[in-house]
Amino acid sequence: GDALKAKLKDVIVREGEKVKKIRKDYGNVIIGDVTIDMAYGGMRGIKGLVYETSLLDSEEGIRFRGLSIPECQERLPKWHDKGEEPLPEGLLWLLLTGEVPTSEQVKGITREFHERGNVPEQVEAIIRSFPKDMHPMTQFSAAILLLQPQSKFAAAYREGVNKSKYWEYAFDDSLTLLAQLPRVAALIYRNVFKDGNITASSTHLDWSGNFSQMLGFNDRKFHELMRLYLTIHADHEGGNVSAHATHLVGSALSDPFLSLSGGMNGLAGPLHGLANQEVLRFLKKIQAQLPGPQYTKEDLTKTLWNHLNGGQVIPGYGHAVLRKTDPRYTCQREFALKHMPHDPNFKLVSDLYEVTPKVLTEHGKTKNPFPNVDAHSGVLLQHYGLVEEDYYTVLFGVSRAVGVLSQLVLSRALGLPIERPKSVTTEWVEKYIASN
Ligand code: FAM
Repeated sequence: GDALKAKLKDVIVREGEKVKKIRKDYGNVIIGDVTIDMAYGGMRGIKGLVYETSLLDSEEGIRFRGLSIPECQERLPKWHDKGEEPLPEGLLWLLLTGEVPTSEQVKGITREFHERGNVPEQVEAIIRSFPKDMHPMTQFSAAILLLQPQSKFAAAYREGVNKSKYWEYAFDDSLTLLAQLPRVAALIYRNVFKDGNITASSTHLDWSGNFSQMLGFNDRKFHELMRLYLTIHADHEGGNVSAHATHLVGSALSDPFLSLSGGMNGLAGPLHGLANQEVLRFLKKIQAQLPGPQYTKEDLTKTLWNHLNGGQVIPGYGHAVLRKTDPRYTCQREFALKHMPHDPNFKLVSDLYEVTPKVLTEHGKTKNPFPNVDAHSGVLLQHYGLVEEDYYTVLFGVSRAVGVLSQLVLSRALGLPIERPKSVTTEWVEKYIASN
């Protein structure tokens, strides 16, 4: 982490100067209007937040510090330089510094995660005591709070640290938290779905490979899938619920543990991260309704309309910002075409890709009839034997921590203040309308 911290220090000085100048010279420039419908409608389209690590374009999808997913797959270091998918450790370097790291720099982060990866015994014991029927996301969010007593940020604040150093403690806590999340997450999986035994962390594997092995999956192809999975779910600009919640809680100078736990509670929502679990449940539901594997597109269309007419959303489709197919869907489709072209679940996902946009367009409500990241992730995990869909959002959460904690460090470094937008009442709105 020393090399990353040193690089980060340079970046922070440079970006800090730039932001200070922008705020001084252009602070009053207007970048958008706010309508009454935005105030009632979930602030869609309000540019009221600065978030450096990634930017989402409604047509082309996410860019991580300017790099598209294919560019990340091409330029971020891979496992021993001969793997197929990018290492999330490299994405962490990119999101924090804006620069593509070398293999050596990525290896340094992997080593740091190993050194910090042990979970306090007492925390493991409490996780093992959680009721088996407590949802894995509830356990995951609670487990993050159980790790909170380790926070160097909280301790430093208590000692009266100078605000110019906040980012260093947020950085330290974030490395510790990211290092410990795979073991905490794997322990939840092993405890709820298997026999509770968990393999020791292996220093010859990377963050994703080690996480996979602790889950109980040693298939090297699954390790590659997890590298892709943990990279593409890491960040999706700042306004999505998990990123925004983490950012908001952290703006009160709550430490990274408290902030991430808040973000995970948002991720656990069915309209957000829980959708990846809901997609699998949906696929199983329509498979049961279809007249067998030889179903026709018409059969599929009928089951979709039944679902919609039941007043439920089709999980895995639509998006608050995207208006085209999510590139996070496309890269998963490419992985499936390469590694599991004949998987029956993949066939159903592909057939849905042909049929669902038409149905949603005809249905006429959603602004984006195309698939998002969740429409594809579950069938890849199923193929390699990770079949427990109630666990899927925990995987999403481990990945999302990379993005939201990177921004949390940068927010502290830029001295971003406590977030406090103004709310109004309908009575205020009525008076405003009457006087304008
Ligand atoms: N199926 C049926 N109806 C849908 C729909 C879908 N997939 N997506 C949107 N709609 C409806 C939506 O419920 C709303 O109806 P009402 O006016 O009756 O409330 C209408 O279309 C307009 O919604 P929108 O403006 O197009 O979308 P929003 O910005 O309000 O919401 C989503 C965006 C993602 C919450 C919404 O598309 C949705 O519920 N999708 C299904 C759940 C899902 O896949 N979520 C995961 C999103 C993913 F990006 C993530 O966060 N992991």
